[in-house]
Amino acid sequence: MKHIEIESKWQQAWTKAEAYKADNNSTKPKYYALDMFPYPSGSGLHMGHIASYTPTDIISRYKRAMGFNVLHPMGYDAFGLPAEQYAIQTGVHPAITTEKSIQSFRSTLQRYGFSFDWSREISTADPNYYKWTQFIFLKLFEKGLAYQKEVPVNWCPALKTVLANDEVIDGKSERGGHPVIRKPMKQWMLKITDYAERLLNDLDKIDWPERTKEAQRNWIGKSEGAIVKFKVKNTDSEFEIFTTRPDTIFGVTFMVLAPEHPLVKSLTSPTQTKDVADYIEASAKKSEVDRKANTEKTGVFTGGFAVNPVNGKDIPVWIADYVMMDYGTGAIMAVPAHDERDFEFATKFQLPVIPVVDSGTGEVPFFGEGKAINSGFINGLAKADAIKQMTAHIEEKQLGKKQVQYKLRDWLFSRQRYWGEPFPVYHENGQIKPVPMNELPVLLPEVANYEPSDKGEAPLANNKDWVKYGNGHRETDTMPGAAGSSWYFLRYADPHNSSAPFSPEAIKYWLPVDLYVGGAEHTVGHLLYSRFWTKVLFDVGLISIDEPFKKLAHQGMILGPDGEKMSKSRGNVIPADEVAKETGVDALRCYVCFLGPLDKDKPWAENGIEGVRRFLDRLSRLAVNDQTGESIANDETLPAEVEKLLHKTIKKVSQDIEAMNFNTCISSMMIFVNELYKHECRSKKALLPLAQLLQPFAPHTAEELWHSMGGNGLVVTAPWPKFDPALCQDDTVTMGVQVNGKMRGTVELAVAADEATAVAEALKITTVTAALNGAPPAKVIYKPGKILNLIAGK
Ligand code: ANZ
Repeated sequence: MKHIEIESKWQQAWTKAEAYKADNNSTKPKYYALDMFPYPSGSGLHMGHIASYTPTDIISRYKRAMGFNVLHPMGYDAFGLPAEQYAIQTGVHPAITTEKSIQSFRSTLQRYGFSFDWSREISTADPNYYKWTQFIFLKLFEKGLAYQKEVPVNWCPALKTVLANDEVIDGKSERGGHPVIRKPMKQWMLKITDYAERLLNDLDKIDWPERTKEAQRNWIGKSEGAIVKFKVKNTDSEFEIFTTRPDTIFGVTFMVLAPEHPLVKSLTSPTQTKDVADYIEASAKKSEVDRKANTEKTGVFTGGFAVNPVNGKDIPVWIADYVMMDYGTGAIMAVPAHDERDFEFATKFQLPVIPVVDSGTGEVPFFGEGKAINSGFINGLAKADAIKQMTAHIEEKQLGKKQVQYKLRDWLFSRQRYWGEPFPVYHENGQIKPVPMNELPVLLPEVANYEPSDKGEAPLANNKDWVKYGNGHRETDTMPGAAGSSWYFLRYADPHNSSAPFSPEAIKYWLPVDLYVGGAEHTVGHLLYSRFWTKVLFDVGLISIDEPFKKLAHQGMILGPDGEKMSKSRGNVIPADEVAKETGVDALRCYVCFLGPLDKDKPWAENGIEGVRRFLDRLSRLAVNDQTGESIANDETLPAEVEKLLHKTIKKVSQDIEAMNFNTCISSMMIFVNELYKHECRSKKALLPLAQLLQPFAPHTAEELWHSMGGNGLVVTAPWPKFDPALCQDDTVTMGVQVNGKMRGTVELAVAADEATAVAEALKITTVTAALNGAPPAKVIYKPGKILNLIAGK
């Protein structure tokens, strides 16, 4: 039978048997395997999706066979820009475009035979879903974790819209090349910064790739240091700086304020007013990324001076855009002798450099560690002590205080777009009020135009009737894409609940997610936001866990045959759908595993999939005559060698699935099939368990085989085969030979070899006899299969 036919035949049988249905009322242990849900784009499923969904599918199938109640769901991250842009161009409502894409995604995913529980499918753009996204937003709002604030955004006057950082290139809009300015606009913010410390500490509780955890740590960016107050010369006013190096305060030769700093105006002397104003205007055009880039330093002198609190010296105050207004206090004390950026600045503007850390060689600038010099009462102290002493001094004299600072910023949570969740709030008498819970969901209104209103407000403002709410008006911004994806993993536990986002029991049973697989590009976006929302929901008592994803894995990319990222412009895209039609879904699934380790990028080899297809066919021909379709498997007793290899293969495939080494699972099965051919063995005693091992990888082929041999029920619901440990023992072992504890060679020994045999074998090695100076060992330490250590005589 052609693979396409067996695919649809078994898919129907599995659906009918509800083979993948997760049970909320089970006494079995649970296992929750989750894929990052896709954005249902018009271009359909691609190789990246297959590479990501296959591993979790294998694990889900294996866990089911191991007796777990498995939750393996799928859904759609359905709000987003492409559908909205299509709507702007064509007038087609994004809901229609999105629904069409969802249907196409669903049918493709079903055709791949993934073992999803389709009864739990969700879409973030479904009002039954976003009702609860709005509900969770109101929880954040009640807790004071959602607020509105004027923040600088990338505003494009020509496009009348706010742009994300990556939509701005060299100060111009990516689309159309129009000038973009930084402009303060009122935006919704979520106070993720309140959770910085917990988000940092709890990384230690979870089994994630180390590089992902490290990226989150860096993103959160905890710095310990001090706030120090500097007086403005000849005035009563003062300003604060944040430093991680209070020990270098004697080396301060200038101060720098961010151009947006509120004190700039009053500090600026009349002669400097024009230069300062010009500079502020120029830097307002720069993006944050440009300001942080390591380009030539710019700045201007304000004409004002501050007073160093430890030695009373006058210090000129400058403004420069390498100092950010939103970090620390937006002002710094500059120590050019020991800070790279300050040194570049001092060099450019010919400002003095005073070394206060001894480099030992007189090297300036010096960024290493050394004892304090030119620093009064802390002279001679090493860095850690110097910081401690200086901080104590600052606190004692009330010049400032110890301070912990995070790089993490609050989450900019509003978009002036159409295709997103409306905020369930309204404005009345200058106050923001929540829409009552019983009015949720606040449905997205119909609008005549998906672009911003004439006044540059969000598109929802185009529907005047909708905007009017009592004596006030509704919020017209919408939530960002990451709103719906920050809690969807909770909804799968109880997807049809209409009175709550989920029941506490369902969460208690299913969560946390045991295995989450998705792209590494979500390291600090989605994965951090999800952790944040989970903690908030834990704090308000809605859920019983405070970390959502116990174990995380990132799939590598499948590259084009040329070893480059697949892209249309390079012409190296391997169309997953065509390959699946041609060689079968099972071959594609196995091939994706066979390419290499899950987390590595690996190139597609043109003819490689043929090899896997041949393996599946060769395996099938052991049980079925491919001309007649008749079963040719028998019930013969297995030859001893085949039996041993069968048990070893079961053990190895089980271990390798657990370790997510799927490529070696396939090769073990290939080796076993070769062994069967060698012995011309067609016994069901080997072929039935082999079909069970194959099931997670090539479920259709496995089901067909199983059925042809009269296997009991469906192979996809059959329990995992067991191995006999005794039969997995190797007959021989390779052992290292040590002389006086030092490795000198290896010997191949029978597992049960006695000491005399072991020593005799060892003495055949010249490096061993040489190390013993040709004499017999004075003493032998031998543990069969573990250690062989020969001790030389004195
Ligand atoms: C004096 C000093 C001397 C500094 C020295 C460093 C080295 P992290 O580790 O990133 O927290 N800084 C403080 N606020 C800033 C802002 N808003 N924009 C730009 N730079 C800012 O770095 C903290 C250091 O970055 C602070 O310590 C300050 O420079 C600078 F040898 O103060 B330091």
